[in-house]
Amino acid sequence: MKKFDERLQQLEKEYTQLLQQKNEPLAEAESNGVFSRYRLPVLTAKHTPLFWRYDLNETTNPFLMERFSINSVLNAGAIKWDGKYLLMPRVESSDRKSFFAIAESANGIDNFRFWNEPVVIPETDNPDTNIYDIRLVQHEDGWIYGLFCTERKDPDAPAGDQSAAIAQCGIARTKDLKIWERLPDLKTKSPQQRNVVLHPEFVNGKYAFYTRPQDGFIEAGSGGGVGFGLSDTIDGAEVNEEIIVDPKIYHTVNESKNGWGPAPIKTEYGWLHLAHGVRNTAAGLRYVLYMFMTDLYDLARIIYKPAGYFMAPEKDERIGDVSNVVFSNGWIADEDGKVFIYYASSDTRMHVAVSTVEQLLDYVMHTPEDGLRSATTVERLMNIIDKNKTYVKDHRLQLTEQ
Ligand code: M1P
Repeated sequence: MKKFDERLQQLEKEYTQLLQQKNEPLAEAESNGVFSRYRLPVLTAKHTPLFWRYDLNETTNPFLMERFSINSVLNAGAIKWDGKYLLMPRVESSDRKSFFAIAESANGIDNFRFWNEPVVIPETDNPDTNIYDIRLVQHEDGWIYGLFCTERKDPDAPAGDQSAAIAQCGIARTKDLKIWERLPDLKTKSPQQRNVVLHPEFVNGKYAFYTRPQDGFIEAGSGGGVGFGLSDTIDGAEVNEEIIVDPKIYHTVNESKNGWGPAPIKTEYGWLHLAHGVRNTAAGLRYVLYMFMTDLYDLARIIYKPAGYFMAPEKDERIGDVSNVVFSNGWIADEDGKVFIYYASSDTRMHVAVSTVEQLLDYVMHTPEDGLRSATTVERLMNIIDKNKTYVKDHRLQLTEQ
C-alpha cells in the first residue's frame, strides 16, 4: 500500500475512535454534589473533520500534510435543537482568527460531530477582524439569536501598536442555524463590550441585553461589572442606559472583572445565571465560574448569590493557551430538569459537567453569601460545624472529631 493511503487510513481510524469514545462522569468522590464533571473533553481541535484540515488529493498533497490547522475549539454557545444537543464553539485556526461551527450529539455528553461546513456569518460594512464567544438564545420573537464578540483593530492605536483592539457585540439571527442574517452591532455608551447576552423574553415590549461595559480591551477600568439595559429594537439595537447588576468587588473571585455566561435559565424562583469572575494573581489572570439568581420580574436585581466560585479549573483543565481559565457561554436545561453545563478550559478545549435545576437552585438559594472578610468566612464555617455537631448528637452519630 502507498504511504499516502496508509497514513490516510490511520488518520481516519484514529479520528473515528476519537468521535466514538464514550464519556463517563468522574467518580462520585470527585463531585461536590452540585455538578458532575465528565472524564473526556467533548470537543477539541482534533474533533474537527479531517476534510477541513487536509487536502485529501494525493497529487496536490503528496505528504498528506495539514493545509488548514486548527489551534483550539473553545467557548461554545449551546442549544437543544430538533432533539439534538448542539454546540457552536469558537474554532480558532492557527492564523489566530476564529469562526463558528456547529457540532451535534444525541446525548449531550459524547460523540459530538461537526456539521460538514462552518457557519458563515455575514459581515457588516465594518468587517470583523475576529469573531468569537457566541451566546445562542431562542427568543420569544421566533428567531434564534447569536450574540458574539466582534473585534477590530483600534483605529486610534498609536503607530506601531498592532494589538490594541475594540471589542463590540455582533448580532446575527437564524431560523434554522444554517442561514444567518447579520444585524447591526449593538450600540452602547461603552468603548468596549464583550460577553453580551440577549434575554430570551421581551421586557416591557423591549429587547433586554445583559452587557459588560469595559474601558479597555482587557481592563474593566470604570466598567464596574456586568450590566443590563433595554433596546426598543433588535435591528439597530441601542442600549442607552446600562445598570450594573453585579459589580466587581475587592477581594472576591471577580475583583478584576466579570462577564455574563449563557442566557439565564428561568425557574419559579428567579433567573439562574452562570457568569465568569476574574482575579489577578502573580501567575496572571485566573478565570472561574460563579452563579447567582436575579428576580423573575426585576432582571437587574440579584436575590441570591453564593459566596465564591461554582467551578474553578482543575488538573489538566489548568493548562492551555491561556492557562488557569474556565469559561462558559453555553448550557442546556432539559425538559426533565437535567442541566448540561458546557465549559472551556484554558481557552483550548470544551468539556461538559452535568447537574439539575433542582441542584442548582439548592446551591444558589442555600449557600450563604460572601461576607467579604476572613472573620465572616470563619463564621460561615462555624455555622456548619455547629449545625453538624447538633445533628450528629441528636442522631447519635459518631463525629470523626477527637
Ligand atoms: O482568556 C480568557 C477569556 O478572556 C476573555 O474574556 P473577558 O472578556 O471576560 O476577559 C475572552 O476573550 C474569552 O474569549 C477568553 O476565554
